[in-house]
Amino acid sequence: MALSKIDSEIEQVDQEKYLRQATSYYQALEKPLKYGPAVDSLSDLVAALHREFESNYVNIEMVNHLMLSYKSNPREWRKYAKFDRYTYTRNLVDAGNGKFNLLILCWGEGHGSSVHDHADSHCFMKMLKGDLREKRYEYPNRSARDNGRSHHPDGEIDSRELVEIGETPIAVNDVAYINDNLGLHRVENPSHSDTSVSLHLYCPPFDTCSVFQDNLKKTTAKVTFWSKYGVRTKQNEQ
Ligand code: CSS
Ligand code: FE2
Repeated sequence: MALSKIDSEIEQVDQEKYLRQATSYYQALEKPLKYGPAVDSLSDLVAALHREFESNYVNIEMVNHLMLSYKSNPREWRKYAKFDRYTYTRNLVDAGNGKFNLLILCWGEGHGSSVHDHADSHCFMKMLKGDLREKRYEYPNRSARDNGRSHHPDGEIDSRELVEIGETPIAVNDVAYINDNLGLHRVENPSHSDTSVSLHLYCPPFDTCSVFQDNLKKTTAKVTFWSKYGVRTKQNEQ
């Protein structure tokens, strides 16, 4: 029997909720899967991702495998790598048929993000050049039931400050993974002499996320593109 539109929407929401809970403990793969498809170039990666996202159910281990299998080649991504003097930039590489966004982020010396969430999306981050440092924090005021990791016995997080839960260096070709169930993060280029470049996959795509201050004040931030497909965006197309 065919599902009505509303049923299939409910099913989709349930699946997404299930997926987020199932990934509460997900650790990014450290090595590509032995029998996974090979990825030999950035265009191979984009093509393989399109195939992977043809169905409505994302296999995050396969996405992780593909991101990990691509070995950074600056000749392939240089045209997307556009820097700003003052902040890190977000450069769109592929809009994934509406299912995912693939971006190249360019971090000048010492540039960093605010503490942010990922709007209920999956976030994969692969290093292409230099290093980044990721600091993770508990997602404020999420109950243990939702994220399965609060250390408070009643499940409520009563702290009025961000609670740091880890710090990880990310080196060239490594892949890190986060979603809101795993927490918030702040990402920064720890170097004051070298730039960093990273490749990010967000699924589903989002255009706003929440940013958090130390006192847990939460605001909505619009995420913008510094360039799209290698072309600098105008103010009204970001
Ligand atoms: N989520 C941040 C970068 S760190 S994953 C962004 O998209 O701007
Ligand atoms: Fe992020």
